[in-house]
Amino acid sequence: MSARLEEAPVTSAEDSAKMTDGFHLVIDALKANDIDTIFGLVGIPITDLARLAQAEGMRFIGFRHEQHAGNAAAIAGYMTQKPGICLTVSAPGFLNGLIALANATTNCFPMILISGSSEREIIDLQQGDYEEMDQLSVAKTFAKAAYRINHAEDIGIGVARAIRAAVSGRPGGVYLDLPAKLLSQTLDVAQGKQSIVRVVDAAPRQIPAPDAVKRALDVLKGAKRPLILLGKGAAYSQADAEIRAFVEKSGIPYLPMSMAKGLLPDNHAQSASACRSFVLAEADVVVLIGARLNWLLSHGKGKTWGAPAAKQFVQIDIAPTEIDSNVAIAAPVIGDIGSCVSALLAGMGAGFNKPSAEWTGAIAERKDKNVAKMAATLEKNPSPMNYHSALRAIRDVLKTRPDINLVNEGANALDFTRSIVDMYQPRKRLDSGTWGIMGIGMGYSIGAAVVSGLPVVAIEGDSAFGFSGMELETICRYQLPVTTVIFNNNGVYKGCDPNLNPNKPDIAVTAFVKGARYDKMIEAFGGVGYHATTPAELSKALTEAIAAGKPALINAVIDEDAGAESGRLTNLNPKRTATKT
Ligand code: ADP
Ligand code: TPW
Repeated sequence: MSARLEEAPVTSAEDSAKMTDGFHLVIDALKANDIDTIFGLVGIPITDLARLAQAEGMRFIGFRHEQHAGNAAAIAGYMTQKPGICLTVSAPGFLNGLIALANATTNCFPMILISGSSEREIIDLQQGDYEEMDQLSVAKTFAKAAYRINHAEDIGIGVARAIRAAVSGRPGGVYLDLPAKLLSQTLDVAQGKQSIVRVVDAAPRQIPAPDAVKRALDVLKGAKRPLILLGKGAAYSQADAEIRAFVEKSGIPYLPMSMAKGLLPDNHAQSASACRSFVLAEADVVVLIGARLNWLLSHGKGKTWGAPAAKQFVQIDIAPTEIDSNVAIAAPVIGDIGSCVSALLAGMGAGFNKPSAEWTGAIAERKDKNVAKMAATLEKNPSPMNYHSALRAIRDVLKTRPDINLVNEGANALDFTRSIVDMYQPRKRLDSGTWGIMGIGMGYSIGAAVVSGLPVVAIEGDSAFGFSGMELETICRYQLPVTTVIFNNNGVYKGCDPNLNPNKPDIAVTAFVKGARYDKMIEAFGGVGYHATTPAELSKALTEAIAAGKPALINAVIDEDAGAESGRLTNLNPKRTATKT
């Protein structure tokens, strides 16, 4: 090589072949950690990053709104224990994705929101850049961790840090800020290669202390009416065999929280789901496995939990600060669920006394009674359909396909589906979760279909569907096997509320266009639409759609007077006390 060439600027053809840049290093860092899919929406400054991801063999699933890309990433993280990646543009794109990041953190799902950002110098002096925002500061409030990478040589370590933060300990959402300038920074190829970090043991096992295990077993041995409560942390942990062994060896009745349904099949003899209120009130020792005593469990106190003096909790969780968050915990067991449950199993030994026949008998009796009552309700065939008759049809079809992912949101559509449609496999029920959020429907459906390769059925209230409806185009574009069933009752909760203003200038606050044909929406993108007004039509449409494995939407017309305001949460609505001020 001539001296002249050696001194040439880095932009010469030969030398640039030895250089890499921020774009390549981000993709290299993700790929080095077995991340193969990005959910996102392109624009300045990350369009080329998405292009490169595709060129380098990753999957880029492009959405119509970042919230849904973020939700897809979050649910992918929940299902696989690998952080789901969402890629967005700066300020508005970032903010659209942020709700999904916050929701992921709230639900303990591992995801990384990667957003491009504008010029730091301009942002910090608030000089008005294109899509200007101090994204890192904003993200900190909503994320488990938030980082910015400023130099190309730090991309490897920055991505590694984000991955570890997302999946270790209590999983959550991590924000990673990539300034536009970083992406075009160059680095010597060899140096770049060296800077990539493959994370070793990203979510290390955490073995519980032996004295904590002994304490828990002592509490359990003293129980007369024990109960196990399985939460979505238990489902996430993928300790399916250990959990099943613990439940079965102990003989203790159990209740699954919504997303833990199917961790053990819902028709398991020890499931106490059909008499939930009875067991929560009557149990004297409750073993919480990956479930928080938040609003979904009435904070562990009050009428739901019966006489407080008689109640003791054993709590298995990876997050020590979760313990005593709402009520005193008699025996905390801190560690990962697989290790904790294995330690309990080992400590139980051969002579563990199963619960008394008095307790299990009382449960069985109530279960039988409630199941029979529910069966009678489900068999009715009112016209128009109601939640029960429609869900009977859906339940019977889904029973034949336990591998199907079930996405579910709405108020009544959520509550009734949870109690009527049994799950038989772990991590198949994906729903509104800890926040009771609307808008996860199509994002979760796309994420679940992409990472599992298996069909998805999304059961959606008509209001709930509206939050993510435009993603039907995404579903059709990628030809995903997603069947969306809309429980169409013309409004939020119900469709028949009156406007209380005697002059009725507008339609009621909860009401939508009557008789909307959501099935026509999917036809606009080449999907198959069905209009079902009877359980038989619904059953036929669902069977056909699942068998086809193509995008489909079933507009299931139900009685607009069916259901209740806020579903099972009516009690959380503040009451108007004054009639007039
Ligand atoms: P649910 O809504 O089903 O009741 P939550 O989301 O409230 O469940 O609770 C999940 C809990 O599981 C969280 O407190 C979280 O820290 C815990 N968790 C998540 N993953 C693990 C794990 N691998 N090992 C132990 N605990 C875990
Ligand atoms: C992001 C408040 C809770 S449930 C619901 C809303 C708007 C919709 C209920 O009607 P739907 O279901 O879906 O038709 P059904 O079966 O009862 O008729 N914004 C967000 N999250 C929530 N939870 C709301 C609003 C809400």
